[in-house]
Amino acid sequence: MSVERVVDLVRAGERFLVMGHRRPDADAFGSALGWAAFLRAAGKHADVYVPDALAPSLEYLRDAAVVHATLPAEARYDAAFVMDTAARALLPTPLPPRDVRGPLVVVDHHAAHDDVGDVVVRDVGACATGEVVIALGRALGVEAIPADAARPLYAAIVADTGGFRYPTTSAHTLRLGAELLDAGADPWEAAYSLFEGWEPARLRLLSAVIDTLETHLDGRLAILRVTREMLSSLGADDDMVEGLVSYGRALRGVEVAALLWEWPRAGGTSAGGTAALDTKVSLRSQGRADVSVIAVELGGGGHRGAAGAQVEASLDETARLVRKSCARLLE
Ligand SMILES: [Mn+2]
Repeated sequence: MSVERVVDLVRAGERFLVMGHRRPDADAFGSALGWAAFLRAAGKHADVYVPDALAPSLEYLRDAAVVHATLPAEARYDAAFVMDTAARALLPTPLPPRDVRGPLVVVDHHAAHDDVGDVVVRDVGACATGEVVIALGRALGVEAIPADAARPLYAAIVADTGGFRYPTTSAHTLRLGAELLDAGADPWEAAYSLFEGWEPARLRLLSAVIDTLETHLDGRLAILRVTREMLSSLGADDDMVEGLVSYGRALRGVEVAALLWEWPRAGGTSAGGTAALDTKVSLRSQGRADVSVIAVELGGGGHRGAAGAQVEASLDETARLVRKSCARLLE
């Protein structure tokens, strides 16, 4: 059992590295902070490593631990944990080499995934990786949720359940929520930080994104778009795009919402010398359709209700691919 392998690794080691996936969201970052707190409660040393800029909505969690953007040259670890990661392409970069980090342990809850990780603890029934972290902590013998873990793990669970609303929310999820409040989490701090507190540019971006709304397949597919030109003219950035796809799903009759978002290709330039653009696709389901099927067809992955991909094609071409794939799915 992989849980026992993790317990053995932790018992046998002293120093651990804890990370989230690339451009960590609340579940990845909250789970990393939470797991580091559990490791410390078990008497171990844990360093949290996030090489990317942190999304502004997650800054409120930063005081839970020292967050390293780079690691000291002499750092060595007995194992490295990467939270909420289903794909090799989503590992943080730079990833410390194996002689620095030790074996790579993936802690996750995604149904669609690569074979990344030397040890994998994946519970596809968990509402968030944060829930898997609490189970691992208990397997380690830490029964009470450490105070430093409460706010980050509450953020992880609130974010991935859309505020305890998605069908992944179970009675167990709500009991964990109650335990996290008892341990010191603050529900309004989390809700306001994760879902509100918008900058003016983000509200302007939402308005522009809603203007791009198209529906297809008798109103069952909604497509929203974000161009680089929209972002720059509104003073908005990519972090502000996260989550806007749900406004497509809010429209009555929509079963699948897709947000297509121009994304600079890594190291890519076109013939004219301008940056080559890929299209990122965020997908959300109203409940019946499994949008991870569309994401996998486009080369990505995710969950039944929320999935995504990055496609080497223009917005228009990607929209065509999404329509085709969605038509097959909804048949
Ligand atoms: Mn997650």
